[in-house]
Amino acid sequence: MKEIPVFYPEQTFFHQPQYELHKGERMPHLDSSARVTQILKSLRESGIADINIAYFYGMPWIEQVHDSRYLTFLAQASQNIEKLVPDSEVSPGEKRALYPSIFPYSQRCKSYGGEAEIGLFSYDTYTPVMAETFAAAVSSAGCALVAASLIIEGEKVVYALCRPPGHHALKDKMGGYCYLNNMAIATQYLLKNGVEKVAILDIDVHHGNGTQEIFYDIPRVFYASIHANPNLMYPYFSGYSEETGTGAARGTKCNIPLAKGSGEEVYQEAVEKALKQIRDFSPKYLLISAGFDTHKDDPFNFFPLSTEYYEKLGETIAKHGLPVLVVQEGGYNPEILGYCVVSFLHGLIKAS
Ligand code: SP5
Ligand code: ZN
Repeated sequence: MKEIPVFYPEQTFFHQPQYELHKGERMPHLDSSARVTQILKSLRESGIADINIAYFYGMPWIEQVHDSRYLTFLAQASQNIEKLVPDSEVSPGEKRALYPSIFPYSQRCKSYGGEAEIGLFSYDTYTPVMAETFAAAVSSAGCALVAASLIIEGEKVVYALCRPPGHHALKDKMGGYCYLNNMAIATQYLLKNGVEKVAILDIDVHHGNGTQEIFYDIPRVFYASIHANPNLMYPYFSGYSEETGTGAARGTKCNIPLAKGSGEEVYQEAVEKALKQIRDFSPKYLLISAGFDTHKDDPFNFFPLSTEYYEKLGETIAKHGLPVLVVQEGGYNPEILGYCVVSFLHGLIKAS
């Protein structure tokens, strides 16, 4: 059997945020590099993957999606972290990390300094900038780009093990552990390489607000997402069913929020509903923002999906017969994450 091409970012292991700020408290950061270690371990054991390190440096493609001022900020904040976070602000045993404390209420000037600057480019307190952040984020985007290039070359299933994740990143703001929107960057790459239309199906438990926002008025990109009711779950401000796109893109965005505790039957129904709309759109490729934080043992604890269910999900997706690019998003229980990925990939190749 042919192995699935898999790529992971060269710089991912250097990115190690230590804590997130939640309601004024420090909580252990969930996006640990153990996630990647465990996924690679399960993939190696499974024998279904051809694992490669992605070395691609895709800055021109990243610039197609993200604002240059935001990119300059990220690069310089990582580079100048010693000045931005002086010794007096670093506790013993901690690494230098920059978090926002104030968000813009007025923007009448060209530029802002001090505490304001990171606030301009952030929308939450879960997404710190550290010395290695920019390089890791660029590397993660490069991973999605390499995978996308193989899809263009005719591969049927490719898996980009991106970390840091991307679907919460806006064109000019980080958030939700995301800095650069890997999926949006891969999508732009496809659109600029002669692909007329693509569809993104986002199966992370959180709404992919960044991806939706970037393509909200672009009719060539269908974005469908199945996620936790945003009344109860991050990112709170989007993911409602009335969000369907704007202007010429009206009807190309599809949000299916589900109630807490929704099980595999309800979830499967939502998947079929999303896929039906995607079929009617007739895209050339199907791109999956794959989060496994929908699992019953994930710390987000919202849906009770089993490891085995991801195989059925993969099979359901593959039945559509389109080439599938899988981009890793969330999933925060390293103990099971690798099995979830393998189960999902099994499903994808079973039907193809
Ligand atoms: C890519 C992705 O899945 N990002 C998720 C970002 C969610 N951030 C919200 C953090 C809320 C505080 N931590 C709660 C721990 C769960 N029990
Ligand atoms: Zn998530």
